[in-house]
Amino acid sequence: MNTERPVILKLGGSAITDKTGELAAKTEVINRLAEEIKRADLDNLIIVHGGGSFGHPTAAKYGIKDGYKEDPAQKIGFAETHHVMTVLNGLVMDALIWHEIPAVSVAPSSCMVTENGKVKYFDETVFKSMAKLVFTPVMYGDAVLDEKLGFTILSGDQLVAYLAIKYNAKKIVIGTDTDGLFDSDPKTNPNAKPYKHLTLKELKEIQPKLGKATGTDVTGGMASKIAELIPAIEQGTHVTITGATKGLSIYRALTDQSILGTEIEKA
Ligand code: IP8
Repeated sequence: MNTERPVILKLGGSAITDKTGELAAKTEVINRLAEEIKRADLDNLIIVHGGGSFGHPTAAKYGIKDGYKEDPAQKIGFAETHHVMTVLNGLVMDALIWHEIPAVSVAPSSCMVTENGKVKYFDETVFKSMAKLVFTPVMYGDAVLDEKLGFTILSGDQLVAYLAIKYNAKKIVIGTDTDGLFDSDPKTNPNAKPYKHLTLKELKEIQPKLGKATGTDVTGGMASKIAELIPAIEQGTHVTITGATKGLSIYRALTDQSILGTEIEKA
């Protein structure tokens, strides 16, 4: 039985897909990440992944995040958004299981309901039993039913913060397509300065200025993603943000080694 506090790993959509394309998975990156996760060999790991060029373009096309507007086409859009997320999730699951990680997919749309975009209900029976038996649950940003809006998009980042608070996570590791947070976009500005360490107070000061998303992103760019994580940091969870597209950063972050990236602490 596993009673350890979990480590929560988010595989960002920008790391595992090409956000300038549509339904464009970076299978080599996904495979390398599975290798790193296997090597870290954690019993208490929860994985969450983002939507990238799978969930976001479909969700944007049908206005899923803003809720049901009595347009029957949106119902197809809801179904399609969830479906393309299961396709991306299948690729992630393939890689994890091929690397002999006992990963089991848990669809948020089947166990969570939001109210105005925030998780209101979570039937955790299956999820908790899985973690106890040392399976690695894998969730993802998803199209979910919403008590006020009819439906909406639940981001992977909100999921990460929600699970971290609920299960008193030891730490959160966010794998993205840049080596942490920068004072400007490192993809367009070679002089962008990395933030190596931030307290919650410092994070709140820089958060509104953090970059916009590349490609379509219905849940927003880095500024919105960080805003979702703040409640977990307020609760005292340590957050590491690092690059997931190359090197061994995810392995190193999972095993508490120093990384190229940003470490965030409450104080
Ligand atoms: O990429 C949203 O998750 P995120 C997923 O973590 C969908 O914001 C379905 C757009």
